[in-house]
Amino acid sequence: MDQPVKPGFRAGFAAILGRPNVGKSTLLNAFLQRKLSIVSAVPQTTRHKILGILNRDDCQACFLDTPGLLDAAKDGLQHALMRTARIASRDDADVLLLVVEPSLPSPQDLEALGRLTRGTHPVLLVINKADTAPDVDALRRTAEAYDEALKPAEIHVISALRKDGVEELLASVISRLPESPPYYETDRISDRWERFFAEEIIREKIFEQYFEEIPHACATVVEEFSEAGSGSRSWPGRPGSGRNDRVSAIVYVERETQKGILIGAKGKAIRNLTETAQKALKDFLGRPVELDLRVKVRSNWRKDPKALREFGFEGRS
Ligand SMILES: Nc1nc2c(ncn2[C@@H]2O[C@H](COP(=O)(O)OP(=O)(O)OP(=O)(O)O)[C@@H](O)[C@H]2O)c(=O)[nH]1
Ligand SMILES: [Mg+2]
Repeated sequence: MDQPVKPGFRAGFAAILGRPNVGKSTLLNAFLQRKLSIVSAVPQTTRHKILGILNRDDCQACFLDTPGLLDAAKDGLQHALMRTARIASRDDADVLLLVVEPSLPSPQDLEALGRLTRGTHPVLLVINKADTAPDVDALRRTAEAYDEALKPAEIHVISALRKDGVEELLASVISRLPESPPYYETDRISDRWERFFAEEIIREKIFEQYFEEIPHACATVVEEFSEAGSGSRSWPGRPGSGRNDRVSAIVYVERETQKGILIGAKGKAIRNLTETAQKALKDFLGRPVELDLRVKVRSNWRKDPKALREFGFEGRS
């Protein structure tokens, strides 16, 4: 990158890893002080590696949010998610943030997390959701159990939701990044285009509005993203043209019955989904947007390598 770099400028990558639902995406958003990665109360919300870029005068810290680590993958989608998490832990990072909850780890937890973090990268153990811990003693016991088994370089006790301890953790991450010029232009907040975030935001609203197997059976694909000028090859934060974006997306489900649930009686559910997703998209993009959603069945797409590739997953490794 052809820009003068200040002496002492640091830049690098920190991968955020851990079990499903421990608050990895919430932590990414807390670091960036904006909502970039989707969050839900349902495990296995994050499906892709998402890079969030924090730009400051003295550094560029690139955080990789990853899918939650499972013990065993049940289908092609889960295989792809685990592969994504493994690759993020091995290749991309200068620092690993291993996020856990305040409860005591099981032997399987220690085994799985140990396998993921063994290697040359320094590991910072992050005990998140400290606000839910019954008392300080419980946190201390959890910290000791992880410390003994995984020997992390540091242990941080935080609440990503309340932003307690996040500043200190951030300072520690930055201090461990190498001196380097920035990897990305310094007005970028992600390596993903707006099209990707549109797909993610629709999926987040599906997680909020539908229950049981429905959210996991859905994949979202933006077919058209028209914005005068830059369109889908814009990244978040870029000013728009002043005209409304039009986003046309398909929600793929695995079976006809799921399609019926998604659409709802007289189309009420899909109208509701379109409305809430459109509002969230507008908030994210900072400009008006018209969203059109259609539902299609793609039989058992989570087990279909071709569909997984089409939907942006790499398939089984
Ligand atoms: N009480 C409390 N809840 C939190 C905290 N951090 C995250 N949560 C909640 O935990 C749930 C899961 O958060 P996510 O950030 O989606 O978790 P994740 O690890 O990215 O989950 P996956 O993408 O499914 O692996 C959400 O309901 C969050 O609001 C915290 O510090 N305290
Ligand atoms: Mg997540």
